[in-house]
Amino acid sequence: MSKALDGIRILDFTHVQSGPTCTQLLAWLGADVIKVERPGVGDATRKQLVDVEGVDSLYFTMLNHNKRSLTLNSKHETGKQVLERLVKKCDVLVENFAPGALDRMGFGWDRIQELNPRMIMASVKGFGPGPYEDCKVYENVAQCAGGSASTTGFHDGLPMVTGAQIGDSGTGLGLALGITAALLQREKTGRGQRVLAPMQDSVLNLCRVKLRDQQRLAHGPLTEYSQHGEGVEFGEATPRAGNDSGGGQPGRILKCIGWERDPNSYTYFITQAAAWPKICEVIGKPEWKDNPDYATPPARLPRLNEVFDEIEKWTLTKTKYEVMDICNPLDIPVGPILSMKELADEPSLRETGTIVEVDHPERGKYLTVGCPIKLSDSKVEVTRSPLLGEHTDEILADVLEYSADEIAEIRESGAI
Ligand code: CAO
Repeated sequence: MSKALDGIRILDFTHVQSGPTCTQLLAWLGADVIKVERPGVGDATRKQLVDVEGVDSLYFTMLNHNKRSLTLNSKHETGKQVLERLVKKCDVLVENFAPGALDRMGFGWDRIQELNPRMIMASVKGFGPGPYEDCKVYENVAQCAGGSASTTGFHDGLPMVTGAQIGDSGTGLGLALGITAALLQREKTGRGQRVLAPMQDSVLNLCRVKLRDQQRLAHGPLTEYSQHGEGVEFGEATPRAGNDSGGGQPGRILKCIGWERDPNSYTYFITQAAAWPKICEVIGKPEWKDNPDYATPPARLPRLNEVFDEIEKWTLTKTKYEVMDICNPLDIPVGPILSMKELADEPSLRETGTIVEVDHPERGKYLTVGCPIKLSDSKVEVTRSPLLGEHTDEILADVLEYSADEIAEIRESGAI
């Protein structure tokens, strides 16, 4: 079966998480991704968070599936010549170096265009143009600078970062979309273009509901936030809303059987307006259906703590799975708090390829995430990440068409 991005070759100059997320997605969609790494060193994550001594870390393997690895010193004279040839043979260059690093290497946008006017050059940076454009940025910096941390956590607690890597993996996803759009546009124009995905912008984009609330604040308190019912004044900025639902349907995390022993025995419970009569029946409060203090969403807003306390009395008599089994047929939206262990063991996620077991020659079998986007005509097969420089000779010969003697010379020079 063919793949969506068959025939597209990516020069993958990415490292750590944000850029590799993007190129891994492109590889899953069928692109030939050539990861360029420094000889003898490679992507720093190969040797970070090591769980098994001497083998590539899970951090690296889980971000670099379906790629080929070429070692190349891009600051070495011969290395630069090889890189020039690579630029001419590839469709897209993806990078997430610190600002200015590519220019210092001699491969800024002008040079890339000179070498290959069809080349799409895609970058992740911490910030877009502006006062912070020269900063180096990691995940949590982006979460803080993009508005996520100031709006996550409880209103009387510290700002919080989230476990979902919205700065890195979130930005990588967006960059992949930009690249595929640029590839489509190139079909019509014949020209490449620059694609930039700043991490701050990506995080802020994912936090748009909080920017919405910032503007709603000008017109009065945010009545669906718990703090309103608790009589706590709002300040000038969108506050942290704990586990309040982000939308117009109030929701909370509630305890289930076993919460004292199991940190994940909780359910998310949404009091969707349309389901209210059924919720009243299920929790044993049928009188709330017609009581004007509880019957409508606006009437319930100042009483949400009482409402959820009452619902929790019911969820405390059930496991999180029982809550799901009872509420789902009644169209009451609930969600069990699933641990990583439970997700790793979930058979349906294995069947859809969302969680995949991969075999690695050095580390053996391990679990990883598969492609979260499913295409009916472009099936994804997750293959293991490459060893450092595993495909150097193969790429020099097949893609760059160097002869065996030339490859030996390049090796001799110390560039690969
Ligand atoms: N051959 C020769 N040199 C190479 C090379 C190769 N194959 N690959 C990389 N290098 C060089 C770079 O040219 C750079 O050299 P100079 O500083 O002399 O220009 C150097 O290696 C280090 O690159 P870097 O500055 O990007 O790496 P860092 O570890 O210092 O910083 C990071 C890492 C992530 C903070 C920075 O790259 C960054 O801010 N990137 C953009 C934002 C981003 O993607 N952040 C997410 C990372 S995941 O949390």
